[in-house]
Amino acid sequence: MGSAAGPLRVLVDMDGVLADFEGAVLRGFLSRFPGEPRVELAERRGFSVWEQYRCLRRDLADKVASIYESPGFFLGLDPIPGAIEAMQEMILMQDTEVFICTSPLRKYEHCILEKYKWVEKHLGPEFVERIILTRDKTIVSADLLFDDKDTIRGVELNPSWEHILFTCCHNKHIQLKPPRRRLLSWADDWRAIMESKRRK
Ligand code: U2P
Ligand code: MG
Repeated sequence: MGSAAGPLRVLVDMDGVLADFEGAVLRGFLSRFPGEPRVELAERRGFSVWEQYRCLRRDLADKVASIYESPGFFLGLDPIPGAIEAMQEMILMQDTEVFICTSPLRKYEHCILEKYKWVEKHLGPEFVERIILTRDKTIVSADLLFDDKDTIRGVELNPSWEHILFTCCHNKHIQLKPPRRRLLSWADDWRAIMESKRRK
């Protein structure tokens, strides 16, 4: 919990929050496998693209994975609308510590380097200093985590942060149980969410 004394520490996820992973997967799949069935963004359900394509037809799972495992995929992602501006504003806020908290793919060859390059390209070197790359976000201590993954699990059963679900095509149908909260987009009131934690 944020305390009156210390600065507010905020973790911002990358894919689905800063970078448009889903849009690029669909575009890449369409251009590489034009004759194959695909999952439109409006039909996406569940965090894992791989799982949903596997349900559609078993062999499509590896085909869709080949899109996001390709060199250039992560570096080429478009920023989510408003994300860059929000991060630039957030980092200038008083009593606030902002970090980018992202998980690498298990097949990490291109992903890791390209995530760093993406941050440098779109947000600049000061944000490269603020990248936390981890497969387990529960052990990172913070007040808030903005993330599009509906359920975030890890070794820590009681993470210090409040998870704010960032709305993405794959999670928009999920009904959150109170007191869980969402950020609908970067046009939504992320500043109010931050202020609500400061007062606690
Ligand atoms: O799996 C590792 C990370 O890659 C991004 N990812 C992967 C598969 C998928 O279907 N969707 C997806 O977003 C996530 O990166 P992050 O959101 O942490 O930046 C996932 O954690
Ligand atoms: Mg994400």
